[in-house]
Parts: sequence; C-alpha cells; structure tokens
Amino acid sequence: MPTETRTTCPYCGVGCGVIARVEDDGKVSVKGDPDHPANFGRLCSKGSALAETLDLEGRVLAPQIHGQEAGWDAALDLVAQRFRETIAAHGPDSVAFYVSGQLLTEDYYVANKLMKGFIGSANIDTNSRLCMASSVAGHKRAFGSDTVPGCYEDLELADLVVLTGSNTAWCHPVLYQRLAAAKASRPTMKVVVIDPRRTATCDIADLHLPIRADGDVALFNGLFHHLVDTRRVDEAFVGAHTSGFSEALMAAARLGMAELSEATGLSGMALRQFFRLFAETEKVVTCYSQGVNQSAVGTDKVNAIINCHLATGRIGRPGMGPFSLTGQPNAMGGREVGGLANMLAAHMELGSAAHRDTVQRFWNAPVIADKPGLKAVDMFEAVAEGRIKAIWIMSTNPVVSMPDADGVKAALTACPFVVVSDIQAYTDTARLAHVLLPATGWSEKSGTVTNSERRISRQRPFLPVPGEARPDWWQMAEVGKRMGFAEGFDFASPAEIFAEHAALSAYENDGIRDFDIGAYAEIDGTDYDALIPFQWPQPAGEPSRKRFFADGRFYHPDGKARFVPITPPAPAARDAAFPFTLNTGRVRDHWHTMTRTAKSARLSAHIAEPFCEIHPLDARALGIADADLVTVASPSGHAVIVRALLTERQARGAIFVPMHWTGETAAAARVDTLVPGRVDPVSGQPALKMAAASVARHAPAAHGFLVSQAKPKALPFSYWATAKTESGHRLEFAGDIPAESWEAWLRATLGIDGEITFSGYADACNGDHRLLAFDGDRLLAALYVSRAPVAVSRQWAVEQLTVSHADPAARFMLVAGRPAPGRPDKGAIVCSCFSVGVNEIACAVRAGCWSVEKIGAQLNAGTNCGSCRPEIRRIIDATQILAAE
Ligand SMILES: Nc1nc2c(c(=O)[nH]1)N[C@H]1C(S)=C(S)[C@@H](COP(=O)(O)OP(=O)(O)OC[C@H]3O[C@@H](n4cnc5c(=O)[nH]c(N)nc54)[C@H](O)[C@@H]3O)O[C@H]1N2
Ligand SMILES: Nc1nc2c(c(=O)[nH]1)N[C@H]1C(S)=C(S)[C@@H](COP(=O)(O)OP(=O)(O)OC[C@H]3O[C@@H](n4cnc5c(=O)[nH]c(N)nc54)[C@H](O)[C@@H]3O)O[C@H]1N2
Ligand code: SF4
Ligand SMILES: [Mo]
Repeated sequence: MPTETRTTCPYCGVGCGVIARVEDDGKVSVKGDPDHPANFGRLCSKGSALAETLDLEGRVLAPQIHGQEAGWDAALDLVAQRFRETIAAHGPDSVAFYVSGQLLTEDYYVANKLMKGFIGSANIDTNSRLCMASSVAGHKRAFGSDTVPGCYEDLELADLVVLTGSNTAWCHPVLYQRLAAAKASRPTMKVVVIDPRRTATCDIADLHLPIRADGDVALFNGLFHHLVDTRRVDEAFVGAHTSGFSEALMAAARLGMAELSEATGLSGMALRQFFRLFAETEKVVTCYSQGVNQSAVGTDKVNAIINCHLATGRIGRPGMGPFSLTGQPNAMGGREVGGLANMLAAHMELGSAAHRDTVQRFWNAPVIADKPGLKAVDMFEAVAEGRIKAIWIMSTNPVVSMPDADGVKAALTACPFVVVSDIQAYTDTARLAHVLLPATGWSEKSGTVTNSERRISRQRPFLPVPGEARPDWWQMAEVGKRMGFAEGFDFASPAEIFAEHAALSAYENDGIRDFDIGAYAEIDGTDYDALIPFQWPQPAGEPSRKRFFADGRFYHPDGKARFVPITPPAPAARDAAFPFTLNTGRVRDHWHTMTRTAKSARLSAHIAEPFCEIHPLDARALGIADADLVTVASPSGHAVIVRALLTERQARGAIFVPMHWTGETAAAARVDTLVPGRVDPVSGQPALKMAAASVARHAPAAHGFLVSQAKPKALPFSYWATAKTESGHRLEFAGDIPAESWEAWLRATLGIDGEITFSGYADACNGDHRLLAFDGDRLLAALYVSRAPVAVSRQWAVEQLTVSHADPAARFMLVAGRPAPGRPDKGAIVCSCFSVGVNEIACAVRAGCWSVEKIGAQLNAGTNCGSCRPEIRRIIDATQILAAE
C-alpha cells in the first residue's frame, strides 16, 4: 500500500507543509499540504523537487575515523574521550560546537544542554550567526525579548508591504506568492522593494528603491523624522508603552533631502514617494532579511526599522509590524532552545544570574555557563589560534559559508580534533573531519521546526534509515552519556526531548518570558506523532496566540519597548584598487552549498554556473563582454573565477556573486574566500553583503563545454563548473589546453575505454575543437572547445544525451552544437517544473501570448509551483520591447 506522510519542507523559513507519498516500489513523490497554514498546498521549485534529492549518492553511511569506516561505539568513544581529555587539560572553553538552523529543535536542544549545562562552556554557536543574529539583537534591544510580533496573514492584510533586503520571490517564494495573490485580489495594496539590485521580487513592486549598500539606516532615520514632521506619531502608544523616543529622534540626525539622497543613493522623488506612502498608510508591514541582517550595521538597521513601527504604534495588530523573514527551516527553533553563544535555553538570558539558576535547577546540571561563548567568526579565529582544540560541526558547511572561508579551512586543517556530522561524505568541510558521523536526513529524521511566524511543525520520517545513519540528537546524547552525564541525556525519542523543552519554557515563567509552550510539557509519543502545526506562545491551558504587543506589553523589566538611538554609519572607505562593492546571496533553485539541490537536474538547469552580475557600463570599461569569464579579487589576495553576466538590474559600482558554488562544484567560486570576517559589533553577524573587490577579464587559452554520461573528474583548468543533467553531467571549463590530445583527455577524464567511436573536427586556425564519443547509437560525450566562450545551445546539447543517434547524418548537428534549422532549441530553462526554456517562452510571446497566464495556458510554464512567474513576465516585457523597436 502506498503511504502518505505529512511533514515540513527542509529548506526555507516559510516552513511549508509537504505530503510525501511512497509507492509500493519505493518511488517518492511530494505535493504541498493543503491543510498547512503556511502554504495551503503550494510548494516552490525547491520544495517541488524534493523527491529528486533523496538518492544515496554521496551519502555518508557509516561513521569514519580518519577516513576509515568504524563502528558507532568506536567513533562515539573517541569523540567523548578527546573532548574529555581536552577539557581536562585546557578547560571547558577549549572545545566548541558549531551547529545549524537546519537542525531540528530536538537536536539543537540536546547540543545546547550538553555544552552549556554539562560541559559548562557557552562555546556553541551556529550558522544562524551568519543569518539571524542582527534580528535577534534588534528584537532584544527594542522588545526586551527575541520576539517576532506578527504572522504571515499580516502580509495579506496590509495596505503597504515594504520588502527590504529581501529577495522574497526567490528566497521565500511561497510567502511571496501569498503576497502576490493578495495584491492581485486587492490592487490598492502597495508593495515597495528596497534592494540595490532590481531582483525578481520587484515584479510586483509599485516602487523599487535601488538603495546604496548599507543606506538603510539613513533611509529609515529619514522616515522617522518624516513621520514626526507629518504628525503620524501615535502619542498615546509612545507615551504609555515605550521609552527613549526623544533620544532616538535626536540621534536620527535630521538630514536635508540632498544629504539623504547622498546617503541612500536614491532620488529625492523616490524618497518622498516612499515616505509619503509609509506615513499615509496605517496598515504597514516591513519585512526584512539578509540585506538588513548581514551588515556591519545590521542591528542598527533592524532598530531603525522598528523605531518607525513603534513611533506609529503599528505593531502586533492585524496587517502591521516589523517582520524578520527567517532563512533556514529552523532558524527560529534554534533561538528558542538558546543555540546561540550569547543565549540560554527557552529565551532566557545567559547574563542573568536568576535565569542561569532556573535553567541549572531544571536541568539538574552540574554546572552552567556563566559568560557568553565565542560567536562564529571569533570561534573559528580561536580555532586558528589554537585556543579551541576540539570542535564538532553539525549540519553546516563553514568551509564554504563562513566569511574568510580559506582562513576557516586553514583553521580546521590545523585543529587537533574535528568532528563533522553530515549526510554527505564529500562536502568541503566533511573532508577535513577526523571523525565523520553519518546523520539521518530529511525524510528519515523526526522532530520539530519553527517557521518565521513562530509556527511549530513536525518533520516526520517516511523512508528507512540508510546504512548506519543516526539522528543528530542521538549522536549528541550518546557522547553526553559517554562523557559521564548519563542522567541528563537519557532520551529515548525526540518526543521526550520536545516535552522537556516545552516544560522548561513554562518553568518559573508566569508570563515573564515570551517563549512558553507549556501546553505541550506532558506530550507523549502518540500526541507528538499526531501534532498539528501551532504557533507559540501556548502556555498550559491557553490557546495559541498569533501576535504579540498589540496590548503594549513588552519584555523589558518596565514592560515598555525601547526606541534605540541610531546614528548613521560613516561612509565606507574605498580602496581605489578594489572599487566594487561585492554583494552576495542566493539564486532561485539552489540551496546554500548545494549538497542537496545539486542532485536535482531540474534545479540545476535554471542557473548552471557561478556568475558575477555587473552593470554593462562597468563591464565595458573593463573590456568585459557577456559570457566572458572574470576574476573577482579581494584585498586579502583571494580570487574567484566566474562567468560575467551583464545586466542593468545591477547598480554601477556594485557586483553580485552567488554563495552556492563550492570546491565540489567549481574550480574557484567559493565567494566567501573574498569576504572578510568584519562583523556587526552588537550581533557579531558578519557583513556578507558588502566586501570590496576588483573585477578583471579572465583570458584563458581555451574555453570549453562538455556534456557527458559519466561525471568528469580531476579537472586541470583554472575555471570549471559542473552540474547534473537528466541523464549525465555538464561541464563548463576554461584554462590551458591539456598536453595530451583532447581525445586522450576525454578518455581519462570520463574513465571511458574500449570500443568507442570518436568523431568531430579540429580547426587549428581558430582553435576550435569538436569531439563526439559514441557507444553505438548512444552519445557518451560531446566536447566543444574554442578560444572564445563556446557558442553552443546548452540545453539542447544536454538533451542529446538522452536520445538515440542512429542517423550518422544528423550527427553533424551535434558537431555544430545547435539544432537543425526549424528544430526547437529551448534555451536556458526558466520553468523547472515543466522544463520550459527561455526561447520557447519568447517564441510564444511573439505568437501573441502577452501575459503570464497565456504563457501558462500554452506551455504550462509557471502553472505548477509558480516560482518562475516573475522571470516569465520579464521575458514577456523584453520580447515586447524588442518587437516594438
Ligand atoms: N532559493 C533559495 N532560497 C533560500 C535560501 C537559499 O539558499 N536558496 N536560503 C534561505 C536562507 S538560510 C536565508 S537566510 C534566506 C535569505 O533570503 P534573502 O535575504 O532574501 O536573500 P539574499 O539573496 O541573501 O539577499 C537578499 C537581498 O539583499 C540585498 N541587499 C544587499 N545589500 C543590501 C543593503 O545594503 N540593503 C538592502 N536593503 N538590501 C541589500 C541583495 O541584493 C539581495 O537581493 O533565504 C532562504 N531561502
Ligand atoms: N557570502 C555569503 N555567505 C553566506 C551567506 C550569504 O548570503 N552570503 N548566507 C549565510 C547564511 S544566511 C546561511 S544560513 C549560511 C548557510 O550555510 P551552510 O549552513 O554552511 O549551508 P548548507 O549547504 O545548508 O549546509 C548544511 C550542511 O548540512 C548537511 N545536512 C543536511 N541535512 C542534515 C542533517 O539532517 N543533519 C546533519 N548533520 N547534516 C545535514 C548538508 O549536507 C550540508 O553539508 O550561509 C551563510 N553564508
Ligand atoms: S517556500 Fe519553497 S523552500 Fe520555502 S518552505 Fe516552502 S516549499 Fe520549501
Ligand atoms: Mo540563512
């Protein structure tokens, strides 16, 4: 009998409900859960492709010690012994855990308990430091607690939604679709996007403000003054429920329009339009994400935004409030268990003796950490300096995702003892592990996650556990027991851990702390299995609550919210040799370091190479043409080589490089090697969106493109990037021509030998080589080499791996690298659900399909997950402009 399991998507913080179906033959399919209140049945492109990421290729299936398979007992004993010895010799602060917002709450709870209550150090930090730390710090400064006041419904109820530093269309796609649907049904609703780039999110924007990097503080300070000047301040609310208004207003220096334009990079007209809209609209939600958080002034940006909402009393009521969009599926759960180095469990304060006492008694713990531990950037610095001698990294890939990524790599290489728990064996970080522990992944593991609107949902298992994989919480609990803490870690199931976590949230609480899920303190295994999504808080005997703060009750000791005085940052000093501002972030169809999304051919087809978005005029000044390769270098002497993408969506003087490509998927594209570990002084969050960089054309001897059934290996080129295709692989490369013949190189790279037919041609004059390898009718590989970037129809070439090539005459087309005249060439894939390419869409537009709906009716594109709809609209606009010219 096929089974259907309700679970939660493991990607972004929207936290969509998923129904996973397993057929009798084991085949898995997924669909959106119509009953889940985050998505009501929708899924984005990544969620829709989940079933394609569940194969066991590359999985770590048994514990490894120094690369050799070992039993669990040996591995766990070794971890416990090395941690114990290190602590005995050098104290508890000589060890550390670096964990992740992709752990389940139960995993996170155990890790935090072990480090803070039993080892007695607070050296547990998480990739949430790179992600949500500024929001946490901003919330705490303003509200006295890390509370997200609103919920998703507020975006639908608002009359103005401001999206700042958030590419919602690509990064929180289902929430974006809810917003787009609300705006379509109520066109008076306005959307403003504040982002230096014109992103896909601008598709539904009434106003796009292409702000200068870090201009946000000046913008919201300016807005604060405008609200005062136009008498929009809610004096009753400010008087009764806040403090610090005058100081904050004074600090938010009153700038004239010209100065404000200078500080924000925005025209006076745009500024006035935004200020007026905000001032005149009562129901405003301001959503923000990494363009706000990942900055050296991230916490100040958060508070500059919150100041405007407090001043107008627009907080915690339907359709109003500041709204931090969380990135990872369990960024919120991690905060709830206190998984950051400066927090305690259940939203209690490490700095409060009373809270430490409460937690220690509840845990019956031998010790309790009494000072903040090291935050991510400082933690890896301490590893580099030898102060931390043993580290356990769980569910994150810092060799790719931390700033100064090569520094992190060197630190881990030199560290005496590195433990990594992951699902994949060959991540850039797992390669450096002394002990590699196989974790159960999504579809196998069991627990809870909390989404951006404080909604707690279950992730449920529906596939058997492969090999010797074990849950992360179990690994931590076993090591805890082996370190001598049997009592604190005797958990038999995630349900038991969740119940303890819920009980702690209610322990000596009485409404003093926001996080209280006491209603679940007694939950048993059966109820846990049946748990339906709910929002916190839900104290014992009370219903759950959607919003905070409409009653004006905050969590500072006096019950009031604080205005925070924010002074604008000094303009960043520019080094003439590194004139560009390097902005980094995400693409639609990949997830972080791609350990899962790269398994899906569909997701890999949307954008198959690392790139650098640059304004055409900046490119022209540097002699860079579209599809050239460029070297992007940093003052620290690091460089990446990526494809140039010329676009006016990018502001002049700024470039954008995605964060996704790793040492596994590209030659030199780990963009975090370029980003220094400069952090926000309040939150410790690194400024990942604003590094200095230079750009230069990379001029290799040869450029190449290869499609092949086998995975290419040991590539000697200065540039390469691989991606999976439906039945094989594609490779972009550039560099020196290998010493051997292309045929010999191809045989070695693909490991092909025996009866293979080669055909093709070489033109010594222009350096063109075309080489096809056949096994009978089956194309094994097609190689295209040229001195200039290779002009081959990529998607068409990829599809040739899946069709028979019986007609030798037709093989000429393969040599030419493009379809016969009149034959379709899809072009780059835009709709990953139905594999519809840009050329097909443009062709349909020319034939009269002038709306996204008509394209959908004709080609299906955009009719499943809808994530590509902004891009379809862009193609329609561009095609119409061309037609009009
Ligand atoms: N497809 C996809 N979705 C994801 C993820 C993924 O890997 N892939 N990851 C998830 C995670 S963990 C996170 S944290 C979120 C991140 O979600 P987002 O924050 O929406 O994504 P980013 O692309 O990191 O950055 C958002 C935007 O900030 C802009 N920005 C840069 N500097 C500034 C500035 O100074 N001011 C303003 N106002 N804007 C600026 C950038 O141009 C960028 O478009 O996405 C989540 N969703
Ligand atoms: N330049 C730049 N750098 C950035 C960012 C940026 O915008 N720009 N964004 C930052 C942000 S917001 C984030 S959140 C980080 C994300 O960065 P990372 O956390 O490093 O990225 P992931 O690829 O999600 O890493 C998750 C790892 O956990 C493994 N894994 C998956 N499931 C499980 C499991 O159940 N258990 C275990 N033990 N392992 C598992 C995966 O295989 C993968 O290796 O990157 C940060 N770095
Ligand atoms: S929006 Fe997409 S990635 Fe995010 S939770 Fe929903 S389906 Fe998953
Ligand atoms: Mo994140």
